[in-house]
Amino acid sequence: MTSGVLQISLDQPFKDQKPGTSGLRKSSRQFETPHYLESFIEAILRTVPGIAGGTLVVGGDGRYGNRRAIGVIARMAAAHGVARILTTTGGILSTPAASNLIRQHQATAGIILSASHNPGGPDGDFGVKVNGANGGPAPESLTDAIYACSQQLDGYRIWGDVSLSLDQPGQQTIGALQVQVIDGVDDYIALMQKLFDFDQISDLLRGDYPIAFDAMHAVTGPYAKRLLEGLLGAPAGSVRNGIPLEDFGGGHPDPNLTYAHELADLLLKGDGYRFGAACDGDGDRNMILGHHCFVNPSDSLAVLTANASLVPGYADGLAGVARSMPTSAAADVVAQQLGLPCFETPTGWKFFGNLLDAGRITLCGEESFGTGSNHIREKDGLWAVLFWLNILARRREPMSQIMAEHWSRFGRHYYSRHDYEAIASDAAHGLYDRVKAMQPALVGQAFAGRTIATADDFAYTDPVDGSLTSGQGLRLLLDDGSRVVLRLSGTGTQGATLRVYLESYVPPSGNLAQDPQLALGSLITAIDGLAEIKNRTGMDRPTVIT
Ligand code: G16
Repeated sequence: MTSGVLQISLDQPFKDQKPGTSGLRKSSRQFETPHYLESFIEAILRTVPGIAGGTLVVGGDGRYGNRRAIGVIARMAAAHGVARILTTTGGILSTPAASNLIRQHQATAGIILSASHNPGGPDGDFGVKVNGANGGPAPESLTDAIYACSQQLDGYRIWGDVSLSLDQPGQQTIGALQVQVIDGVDDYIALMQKLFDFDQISDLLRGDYPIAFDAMHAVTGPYAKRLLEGLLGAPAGSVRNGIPLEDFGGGHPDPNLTYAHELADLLLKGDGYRFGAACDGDGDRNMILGHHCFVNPSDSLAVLTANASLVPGYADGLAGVARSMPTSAAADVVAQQLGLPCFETPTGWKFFGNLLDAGRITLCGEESFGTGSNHIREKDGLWAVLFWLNILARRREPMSQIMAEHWSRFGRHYYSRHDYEAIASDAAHGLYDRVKAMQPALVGQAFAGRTIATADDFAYTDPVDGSLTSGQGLRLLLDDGSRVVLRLSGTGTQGATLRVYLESYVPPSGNLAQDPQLALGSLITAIDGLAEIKNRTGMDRPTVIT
């Protein structure tokens, strides 16, 4: 054994280290349990191929626990023969920037420290995500193997106590391990400059075009300040809550109409701003707003697809587009009209990975405020902001007009997601299992004035590697193309979260200007009756309506 390496024994393995939709996500307190973080890292280092002698990219969204975890990972990497760790000043690294670094530096893998949009701080959540050499979330085969390893651990290896300085760029060593601290923003900005027309966006923002970007005291602050206020010339103060804080200032860094309501009020009720946007804890999600206009994430993917030829990085055409199953079919209609292949995948960015790697899609997105492209292998919040700004700079029309024109060309998918958060796990699973059991008998039955044409649990066969993923959400597909989907969230940490996805299509000739909650009213009532949502959750209304 190399000198300096300690072998720590565990009485028994932790039994609750099963990664969810995006990595292991637990309370910060749980991660502070002695040996908890270390044993999951041990499972990663034992399982990821090519670790010994390889390069690891490590960083996180700056939440409480970030710096400690980077120190632990470096010491454990030294004990496992990793050749190089690439990390960033302050350990601040957004998920999309991490994906880019992995690809740029041909790293073996990345370990990203984030619980994404979940609150942070000692009483909040922490998380560990593993990304592969393509820069994307580890496929299920790898996360399953890491989990299996974690369930059999009897100990771990770690280098004795050494302190790592993350305060400025530079090089340090732990045994034979090189730890390189770099600026986490530079490479990401260079990538954005290749994709977007900075002169055109700058021309827009230096004119009378006030914007508000809310970094929610999370990771995108330093990126947004340099991009929007620095390079693109938006006035100082355009970036709000731009300093990353360990507890996100006590906020919930989830960019939706509930948790980013201050920004939403500025845009939807006030008259001071033309464009607004927010990103989540680790910078991969985005919310886009115009003056008195909220862009539903499903619509956002459709508009980006329809307008991609206006943006330099995509002007040569798109290979195809993909969306997750619960995302509305707005992008499908655009793809069909443009003659592009379109794919429907399960929830989770990792399912886009094979399609992107195989060159079968260029753009992809999810209803959960995630949009991205083949430039990296994660969704990318600031990329979506720049894509929109590039479109706005070219078209010079108000956002509401762009949306109205889009719907009058492609029709409108009225869409909403209702979230019932932190409900008792038994109640959530009871409700879900009951509907699943009812499904076979539902076909042909009346529902919200329509007929149920298909009732199933979504399963997906990956068109690239043929792997099958089942149990991805209960669908009720109606005879007029409307649908309702039920899913249990894979990212919450308190009880269970039930998500109800509602969608109804109106062609260009129909009423395109309704309030979505009204347009979907009969579906909302019908699913509550069928699934007994209010009764079984004990909640009168959803926690979050998008
Ligand atoms: C993660 C995944 C997303 C996925 C989302 C689903 O988001 O990265 O691809 O859409 O989970 O969340 P849920 O299971 O709660 O519906 P993030 O931003 O948390 O990494």
